[in-house]
Amino acid sequence: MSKFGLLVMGPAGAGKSTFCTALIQHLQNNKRPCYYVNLDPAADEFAFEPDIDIKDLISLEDVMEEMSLGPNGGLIYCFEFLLENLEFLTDPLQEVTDEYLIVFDMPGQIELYTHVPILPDLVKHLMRGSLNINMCAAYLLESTFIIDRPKFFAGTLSAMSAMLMLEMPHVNILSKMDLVKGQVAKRDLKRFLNPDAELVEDDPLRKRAKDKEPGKRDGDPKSTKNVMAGTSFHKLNKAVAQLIDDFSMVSFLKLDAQDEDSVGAVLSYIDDAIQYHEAQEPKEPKMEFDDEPMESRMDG
Ligand SMILES: Nc1nc2c(ncn2[C@@H]2O[C@H](COP(=O)(O)OP(=O)(O)OP(=O)(O)O)[C@@H](O)[C@H]2O)c(=O)[nH]1
Ligand SMILES: [Mg+2]
Repeated sequence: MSKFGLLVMGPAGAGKSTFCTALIQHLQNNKRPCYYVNLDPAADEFAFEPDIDIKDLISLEDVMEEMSLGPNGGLIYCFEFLLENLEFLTDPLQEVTDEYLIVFDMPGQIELYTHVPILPDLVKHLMRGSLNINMCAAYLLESTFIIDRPKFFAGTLSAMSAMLMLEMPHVNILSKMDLVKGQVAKRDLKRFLNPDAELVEDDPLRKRAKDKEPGKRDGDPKSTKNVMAGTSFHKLNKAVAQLIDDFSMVSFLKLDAQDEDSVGAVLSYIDDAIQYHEAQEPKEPKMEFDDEPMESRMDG
């Protein structure tokens, strides 16, 4: 029997927990069971009560106080502790059946997704071994980043870094699309959905700055003024964008968590990636979820 899971990742405030909530609601509306796992040791408010909450094992607040660590160091400590006590996660997950989508809500500390090898270890345990979960990663990036093109490519680089590090089925998502509605032309948006390195060169903010002072070159990259204005980093930004373009790995789906059709469209990509429906098809007729051994919080 397979199990199916989704790891919801991305920088702080990208809309991960809001997406998890919208997804659980959507699954509930479509009579699909869901198992919600909170792995953010600092999160304390949930629209749906998690089935597993890392805070029952360890809380960031306690770690910071007892170990005299800051929020980032504390978070790493919490995950190292989780890896040493994996049965906290794996024992209850053993019981979850293949109709369920197991949704893992992750914290927003970016180092988790870029260079600390904790998540690859965790994912290995979930995907291999006795649990054998078919997992997909969803990396969220806030769509407002597209207003600041260097920032968009920096975010895209972190998404690519997570893809390379985790080596698992992966979708990238531009969240909060409602916030940029009407501000970006459809044709321009396409260039962000499949990131095009030329976006750095065509940046209207950069053009506007140049128009203010025609004929002026970028100047000394070491001058405080240029560092503060960001112009010092133009060549670096271009190189990063080109690197992403050359790898040709990252593309984005659009998400507006308030729009159920949008949530459903993203879910259909995830279902394809984990081959959820293939596992369900032979099983007819469907059992009543009320008879399931595992209680989902979706009944209220
Ligand atoms: N307009 C709009 N706001 C959103 C959307 N999704 C999330 N937000 C808002 O963005 C803020 C952060 O959302 P969260 O879901 O808590 O983000 P997160 O990634 O879980 O944040 P951390 O767990 O702290 O890293 C909240 O104020 C949300 O209401 C969206 O689709 N549209
Ligand atoms: Mg969150």
